[in-house]
Amino acid sequence: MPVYIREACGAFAFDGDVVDTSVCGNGHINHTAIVTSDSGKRYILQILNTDIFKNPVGVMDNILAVTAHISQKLQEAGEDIRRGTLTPIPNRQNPDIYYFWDSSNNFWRAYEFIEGTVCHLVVDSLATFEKVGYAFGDFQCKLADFDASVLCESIPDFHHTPKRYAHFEQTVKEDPVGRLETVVDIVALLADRAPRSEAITKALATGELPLRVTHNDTKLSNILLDQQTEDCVCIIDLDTIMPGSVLYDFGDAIRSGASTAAEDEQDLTRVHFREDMFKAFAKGFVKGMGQRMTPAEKAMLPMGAWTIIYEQAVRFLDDYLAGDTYYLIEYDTHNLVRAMTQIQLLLELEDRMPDLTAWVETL
Ligand code: ADP
Ligand code: GN1
Ligand code: MG
Repeated sequence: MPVYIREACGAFAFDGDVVDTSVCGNGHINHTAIVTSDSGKRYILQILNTDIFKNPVGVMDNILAVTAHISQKLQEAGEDIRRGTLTPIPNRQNPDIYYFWDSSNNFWRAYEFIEGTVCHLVVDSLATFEKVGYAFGDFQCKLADFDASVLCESIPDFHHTPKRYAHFEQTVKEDPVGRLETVVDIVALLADRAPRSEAITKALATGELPLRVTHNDTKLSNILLDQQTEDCVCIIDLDTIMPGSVLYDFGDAIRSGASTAAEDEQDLTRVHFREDMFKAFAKGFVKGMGQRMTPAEKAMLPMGAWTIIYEQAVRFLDDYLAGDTYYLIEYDTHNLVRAMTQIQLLLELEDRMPDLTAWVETL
């Protein structure tokens, strides 16, 4: 965390002065700290990655609009708005804005810290994962009447899998840091599957699948669970809320939560696709979305999982070949390790696709 954190601590309308800061790190994109004020209140203070989010003010406008909408729904249901959604903190000097540029041009924002919660990288309990499914399905419902035209596209073509693949192909062609030689087999494996990865974008283009306001980054560590009950408290990491397909949200949650191991497990014998977890999540998700889910969306749920796992393998391998310019890494082959876990999941899911495709129709 840069030294400018001191500057940032003074820039937000926290309740009191900051007396402690500690790094909180499991995201791959932003730099996150937990700060404590002398009133005892804690906050999340983050540097938004402006190499990735080119319009950070637009991202904050999206978040303010979405959290206001969700707050309204929570209020109508008599629920706690300070726990059920993120609460952005205004700038101390200018309370109309919810960010701060430091003197080194870092873009900061802050939220109230939601106490008494945990987030997991791996989850073992079917019951918990079904609840997570319900929460993400319900999130879709809450946003179903949100006016998408007010949103900026925070990362254009974020889940346009064919475009992700085209970018990857270009990196393979250029091989900028000379890493291609060691990964030719997996490049070929991904190339073989590229035509299949066009299913969702094609169905969106024909109108077979509806465009909705989706979260787009529904990995397990982006939902806070109650420490005691494991009930879902709050969906976080709202930077990528944009128009998209519900299959993206379903797929990313399956990618991260229906695995026996963390995304960066080095021992591939420990990485397996969990069909029981897929089913638990799908049950919750379909229930959470209720009547809003269309038959085409339901039929394509397994394809959503397949596509996002495939896309993530492409994205991690692309970044490995590009020299690790996008995701935060802890060691040289971190992105390669991540790509391999995704490929392992993909292959195991492929074996189960016919059965799962038949099974979702029973929901
Ligand atoms: P990134 O985009 O880098 O993934 P996130 O916004 O997901 O950043 O935040 C990173 C981590 O910080 C989360 O996984 C979670 O552990 C913690 N976190 C974020 N916001 C809150 C919050 N409001 N309350 C408690 N913990 C939070
Ligand atoms: C990033 O921000 P974080 O760590 O929750 C990425 C997701 C990937 C994920 C893989 C803006 O999510 O798209 O699926 O890493 N976010 C962005 O772990 O690219
Ligand atoms: Mg995150």
